[in-house]
Amino acid sequence: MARIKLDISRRSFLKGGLATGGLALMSPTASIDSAVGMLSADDPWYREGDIKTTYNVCDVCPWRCGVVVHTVNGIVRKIDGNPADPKSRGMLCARGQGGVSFMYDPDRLQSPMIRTGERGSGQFKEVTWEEALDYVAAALLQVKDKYGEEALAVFGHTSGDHWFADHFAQAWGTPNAAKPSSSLCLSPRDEAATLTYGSAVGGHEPVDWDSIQAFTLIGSHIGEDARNTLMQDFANAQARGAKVIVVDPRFSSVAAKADYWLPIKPGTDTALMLAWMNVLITESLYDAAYVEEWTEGLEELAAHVAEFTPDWAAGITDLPAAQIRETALVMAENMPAAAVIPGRHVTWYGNDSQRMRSTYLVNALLGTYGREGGMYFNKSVYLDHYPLPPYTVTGSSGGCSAEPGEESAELPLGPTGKARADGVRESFMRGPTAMQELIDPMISGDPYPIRALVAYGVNLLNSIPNPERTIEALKALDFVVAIDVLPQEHIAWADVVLPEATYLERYEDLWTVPHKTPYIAMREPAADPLYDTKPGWWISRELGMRVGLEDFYKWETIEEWIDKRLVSVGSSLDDMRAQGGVIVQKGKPYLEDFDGASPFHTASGKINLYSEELAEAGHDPMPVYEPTDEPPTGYFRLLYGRSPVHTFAKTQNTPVLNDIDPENEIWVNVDAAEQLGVKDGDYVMLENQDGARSGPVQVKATQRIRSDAVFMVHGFGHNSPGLTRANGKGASDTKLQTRYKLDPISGGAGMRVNFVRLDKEGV
Ligand code: MGD
Ligand code: MGD
Ligand code: SF4
Repeated sequence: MARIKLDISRRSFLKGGLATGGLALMSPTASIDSAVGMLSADDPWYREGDIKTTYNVCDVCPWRCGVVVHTVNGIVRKIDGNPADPKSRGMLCARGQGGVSFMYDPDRLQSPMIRTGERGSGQFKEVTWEEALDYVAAALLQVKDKYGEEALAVFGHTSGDHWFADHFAQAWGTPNAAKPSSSLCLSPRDEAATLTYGSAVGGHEPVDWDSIQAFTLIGSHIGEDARNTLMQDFANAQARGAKVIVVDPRFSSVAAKADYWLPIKPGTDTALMLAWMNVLITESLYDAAYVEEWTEGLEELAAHVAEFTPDWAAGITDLPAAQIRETALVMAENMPAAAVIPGRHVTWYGNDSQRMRSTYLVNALLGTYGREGGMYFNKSVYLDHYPLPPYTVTGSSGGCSAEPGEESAELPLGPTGKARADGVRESFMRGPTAMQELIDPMISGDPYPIRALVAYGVNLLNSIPNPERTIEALKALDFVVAIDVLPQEHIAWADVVLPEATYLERYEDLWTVPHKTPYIAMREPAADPLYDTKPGWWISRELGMRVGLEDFYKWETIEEWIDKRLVSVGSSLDDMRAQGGVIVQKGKPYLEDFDGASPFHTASGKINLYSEELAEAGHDPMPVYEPTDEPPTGYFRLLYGRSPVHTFAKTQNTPVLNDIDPENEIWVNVDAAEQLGVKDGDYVMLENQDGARSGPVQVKATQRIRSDAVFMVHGFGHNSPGLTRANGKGASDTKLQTRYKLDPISGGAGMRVNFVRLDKEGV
């Protein structure tokens, strides 16, 4: 019987790393030791043999920079940014560099496993792929026979998720496929954009960084949010003299570089933006010609915002009225090369689609969309899909990144005519399935039972709020299969674990990125898969073949799939390699590229300042400020964000990244800390409004945060013994998020509605 905790200590792992030589003949573990040892020493690996260069797309975060990978004697040694790639432009962030360490993490899942102990015990036996896949197929077919196709939920994230949450789920016939990157991240942003100007923001936010003159960041904490391209763009724009306005309750890294820092009271951003609209309209500062030609509803908007003066907003936001007006003027002076940047993680307070709509309305008044220096139009890539029979279920599970393939806005219905089980579709018209809303039907069977779960590359107990409820669901399900690379917490709750090869060890479908210059990027393996791991496309196909979906898997190899798609652009895998791993196409970024036709895909072809669609569905047609609950006495609002060297909850165990940032801190205003008798560097426990408690976490007492909120980096506080470096370090924000507030328009889960108190007891 194997336990998921692997018997390789960090000590022996590093010690083994000093041994070199004979690499090609070594066992996988020995090669890992050697590779990491070499990375930490000054050994000239590049003189050891011929360097093999392969093209890949970084998978350490969903931004997906194009990379060039260098391999010597079968060992991956170095990753560089691909200079031909429009996202990386030859550079990488620290996490991207950490990819080698992620691959050679000795804590990785190594072999298919079937559960032997109780769910949650982490007791498994290692089995062959044949055994594991036969077992999964039989269990899924049993659930289908008993309850129907829709009784299977498929959750997916990371770059191979489309093989499961899109392709497998739609071929199988379940509408209950979901991605955390949608309802726990950006669904309000895209829903609001579609309602306002007719298309989603898209994976690559279309900000015309090359010539922008003034920009506002609402929360978006560039620098801690360490997306490579964004950091380059920000630095270049600032060096050019662009004005920077940062709205954040916390003096974030980017606030430190801003011309204006607006330390707003959390949850009041809509009031600020209504006041900006008031200033732009009442002082006639908006782009009148643009608004006349490209928008509808100015009269209604002017009447709506007339009472929302800077003085009114000052009382709500805690910001000086003069500063509110002054920042509106800065944007107006620079329009149309000015924009409020759409953030990315926008599921905050449960009214997030309306907040996002208010940012788009400010932009519309500034004449931003389709103008140089504002927001350009992302163009989709021209590339054929692989020819497949029609799916029985259509629709999207949503995505945070530029996913391969396109998403459908059709209402997804199961073959038995059953709608999605998340209830969100009934509350509005579009929007991908809300992952957090599929947990209840797993427990209650209402509106109908969900009995099985395929979890591909999704961190069930670290990404979905209220993990206790998720555990209840995992206990209640008939069958759970987890496809992952690491022994994350949810792995212990699976019946079958299928270990995937990492992105450096596998081919992937082509990456098609809507962009100013749309482009296609490729992924090919830089080394053979370690241990007994397999690529996701292979796992999806093997499962599909076993459950009667042969028609959807008529291809034998992924190379065949890729080559077939590339025919439509006159290329091939070999040709793409020869071209440097990227094919760049021509975009249509500005209004003048449309020859007078409207680029806005709304019914009227204009930007909806007033939304008929929302009014008809019973929602406010124009954004209204809604107060969010105040922290109870003695509690702080819990805010969270990113560390520049970690991604979500998946890299805390990665050796080189763990070395740099091993645990998170809780930021507390220094005066509030003093009142509580807590000092910088003390350890405290956190307890939320429902009694959920964190592990010990170190206090960062600082002037850099308001006194009504505390802040921590997401992703720490692991409690899986298999994650030998991350286990027990820091605190988990997810555990303290026992509540969320549903955005009625998009189904997004606002998670900043939890409050914590600091407790010195029990540390
Ligand atoms: P947010 O949650 O909007 O995330 O990154 P962002 O989109 O930047 O930003 C957190 C900031 O919002 C914090 O500075 C916080 O103080 C502030 N904030 C909290 N409440 C409020 C409020 O009420 N009003 C205002 N104005 N500000 C508030 C997320 C993004 O990061 C995403 S979605 C992904 S997919 C990537 N993930 C990622 C990662 O995991 N690691 C690193 N290093 N970078 C990443 N980049 C991306
Ligand atoms: P990760 O922690 O990155 O987050 O949600 P997730 O994508 O679930 O988990 C990725 C999972 O994929 C891990 O289990 C990892 O081990 C596994 N994995 C990594 N590489 C591979 C691979 O190549 N193949 C396979 N099969 N598995 C792999 C992110 C989501 O979380 C997002 S997008 C946002 S913006 C939200 N952020 C957020 C937050 O800031 N705070 C809280 N509390 N919750 C959040 N939830 C959301
Ligand atoms: Fe990789 Fe960093 Fe790019 Fe994310 S931003 S894809 S981690 S290099």
